[in-house]
Amino acid sequence: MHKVHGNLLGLKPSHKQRLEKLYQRRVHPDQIVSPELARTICEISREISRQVGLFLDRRGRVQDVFVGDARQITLTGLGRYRAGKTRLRGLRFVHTHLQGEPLSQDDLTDLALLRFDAIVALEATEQGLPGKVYWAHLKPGHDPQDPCQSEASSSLHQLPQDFDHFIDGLERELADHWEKSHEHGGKRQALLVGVTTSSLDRLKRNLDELRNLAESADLEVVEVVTQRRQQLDPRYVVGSGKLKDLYVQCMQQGVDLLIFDGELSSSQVRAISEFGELEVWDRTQLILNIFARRAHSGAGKVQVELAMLKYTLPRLVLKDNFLSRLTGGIGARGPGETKMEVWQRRIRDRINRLEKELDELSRQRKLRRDRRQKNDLPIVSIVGYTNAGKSTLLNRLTHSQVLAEQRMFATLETTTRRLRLPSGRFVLLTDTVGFIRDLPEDLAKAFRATLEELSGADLLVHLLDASDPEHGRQLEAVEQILGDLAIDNLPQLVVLNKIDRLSPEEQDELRQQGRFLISALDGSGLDELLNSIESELAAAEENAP
Ligand SMILES: Nc1nc2c(ncn2[C@@H]2O[C@H](COP(=O)(O)OP(=O)(O)OP(=O)(O)O)[C@@H](O)[C@H]2O)c(=O)[nH]1
Ligand SMILES: [Mg+2]
Repeated sequence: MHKVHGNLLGLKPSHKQRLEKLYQRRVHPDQIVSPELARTICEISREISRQVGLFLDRRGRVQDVFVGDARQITLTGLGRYRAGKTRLRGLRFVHTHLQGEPLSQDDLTDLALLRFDAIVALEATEQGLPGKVYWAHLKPGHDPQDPCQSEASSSLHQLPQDFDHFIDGLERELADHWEKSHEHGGKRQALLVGVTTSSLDRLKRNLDELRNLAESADLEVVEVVTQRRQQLDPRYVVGSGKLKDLYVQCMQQGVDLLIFDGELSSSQVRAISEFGELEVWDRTQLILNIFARRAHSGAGKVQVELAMLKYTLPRLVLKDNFLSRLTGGIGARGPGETKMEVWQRRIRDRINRLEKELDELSRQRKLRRDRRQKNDLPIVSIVGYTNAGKSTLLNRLTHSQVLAEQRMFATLETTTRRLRLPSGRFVLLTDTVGFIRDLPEDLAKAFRATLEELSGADLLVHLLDASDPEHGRQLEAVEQILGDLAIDNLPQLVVLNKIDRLSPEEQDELRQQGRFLISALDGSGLDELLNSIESELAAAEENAP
């Protein structure tokens, strides 16, 4: 026998029996609810003074029976009914209201959040008969304030008689609408969320960066939502009311990816994604995703996979489909075939193997470095925040063709080229992976093989994007990472790039602050830069023991 959901304490056995028997009922698919079934649930509901509710599927079969209290019903067990990305859930929720009250805001939110075909409230009159009827369905549109169409009628007989056709049509319309909002060059769409307990201004700037990151991951950002709270919600980060709104917004626009700024705990990711059916990433996950897309060979690939696995391991409590999404294609089998422990052991094994591989790579690099040092060419490394223009500068100075583009983390591997200084002396110029603030430690560690290269440098050219209003903060972030790598003692030349984007006044102001200004794009300031590199190197050599 199917179980009645809800708190059955205090109900007479006869009532329980009648509730259980509801599982055997059916209505004709073209009716939202049959008069007979409506009468039965109103009668029981009135006798026990509690709300009674049913899930009916498209074929008119009762799938679940719920009993609530006098004012509401808690819906559980929805995980069984997965809604497709662009479909309704194929269930309608019919329940009684004891006061003849219209659908509540909660009812409407459930409708949108859970993507029911429809939600129906039947007044159970004093006599235990069906009275007024309120019902609502989703409507295609973009207005998050008003996702539902509500109707009221004075009796059951006024309900539509061709409900199955109606739902078919509605579903097609919604799917059309969702598809239209997806016609953006086939890019996956995402909604970004930022929450702060302090400055909204700072948050907005962080979200600008998050948007850049999302775009670098080839996502289309449909909306950026911010919230300021006294305290972060330990479970959902945002409040549950806000989360409902976010879900409704995503549902309406056919978006299935929610990206939070900052780092979420594994339990937060789980709670938020299980709140409805969205995929949830945090900033780290997004960065990992960019890395994974961009790493094409050798060390880069190993590093990225290592970082992904390390990030995944503590999150392995997540549900199976999430798990397979994270680890799919990394030498793992399909979901459901293996137990959690097996997964964890496999991943640990793989991590060990990758770490060995990285050790080997880093040994080879060291050999190469040593050889170079025998060549006795000084090494000048370009470092800096991602997208500062490092690769563009290397290309310009050495007539190379390293990939440089308007996206974050275009470079994931080191490139070294010979560069002739004005005096005729040769140095090796290196381009490296860009830095970013708040890079999680495991991610940073994974790139140690690449970054180790830096410790052999004789001079660091620290490049900043002067046209980015955040370049001050970026400078600090880079300094911090250099400190973490214990190479902040190396001679350093701080250089502001992209000055072609600044007005002459802005340039003057920076010059007065003693900044070194260049444009890797139009070449201005590069002769001076080469001279400075030369004199810095000479000074460093003089100071060397
Ligand atoms: N206007 C202007 N744009 C520049 C300049 N230098 C670089 N860019 C642009 O900035 C973007 C990023 O340049 P990259 O050279 O890829 O930057 P990067 O520091 O190597 O970035 P990552 O490898 O992603 O860390 C590209 O679109 C460049 O064309 C400059 O001096 N002026
Ligand atoms: Mg680059």
